[in-house]
Amino acid sequence: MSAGNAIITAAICGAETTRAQTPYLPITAGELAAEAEACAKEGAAIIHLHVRTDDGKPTQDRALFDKAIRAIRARCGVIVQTSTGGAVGMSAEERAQPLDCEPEMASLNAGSLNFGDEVFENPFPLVREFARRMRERGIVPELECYDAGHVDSCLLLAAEGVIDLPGHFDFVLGVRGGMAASEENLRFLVSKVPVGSTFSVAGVGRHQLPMAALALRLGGHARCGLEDNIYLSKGVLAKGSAELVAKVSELARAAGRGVASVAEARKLLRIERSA
Ligand code: KMH
Ligand code: ZN
Repeated sequence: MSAGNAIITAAICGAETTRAQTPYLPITAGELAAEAEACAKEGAAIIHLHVRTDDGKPTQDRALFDKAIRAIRARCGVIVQTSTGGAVGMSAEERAQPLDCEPEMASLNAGSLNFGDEVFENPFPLVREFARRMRERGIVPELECYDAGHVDSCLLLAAEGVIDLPGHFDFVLGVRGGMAASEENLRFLVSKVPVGSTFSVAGVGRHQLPMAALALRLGGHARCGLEDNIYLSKGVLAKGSAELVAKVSELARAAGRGVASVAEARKLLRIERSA
């Protein structure tokens, strides 16, 4: 039986990628919107959104999110998924600001981990409070899991009544401090996905396209883009996230899947609010 059409998420900016690493990183609202539109044309249904100050610093500033979301919505009808992770070291209140900007989705980081040489802090009280605000505002959470224990944490939170399952999991694999991007690990994580829930995979660095290919073969969905990986192939910079989305669309077709439209993605992810 076919696993159905695949949802492609484009993580176009992130908090860690710099212009020194790639000149193709979008920073301003106009650049983010142009990149979102290019990604949508190549098959992305979701834009995972971070914003930057004009000098490229990561920020969770509400006004900058508002501006970027308005610019994106003026150019294309993608699902906007705002980050609540921000950058390592930001306070909870700083991170929560985009939840006031009426996104259809937001990331909900399910647990803490070493993140390179730093610690990405997501204690249960923070996760509960972010989940509460999302539910109050009708925002669908994407459950970001960097390790197998984070999936178990989601099950605990569901048992507490804090999040609703079935839901949508995103396995971020290859962070230094999180679960490695390997086939064995992904198959194990997929075995833990509760019945009826969906999953996507975000492989970091050179693992991005191979992990996307495997996720698509396993019936899941895929995330790509400059947040997690700046290369199209070894030593060749992607000229923006849209080139990576085009590759993932090809991978979906090679796996016998179609590429989900925004309307299909909304249905699969149980997004009820319209932009
Ligand atoms: N920048 C990472 C520390 C998210 O968007 O929710 C966290 C992150 C996850 O990017
Ligand atoms: Zn992010």
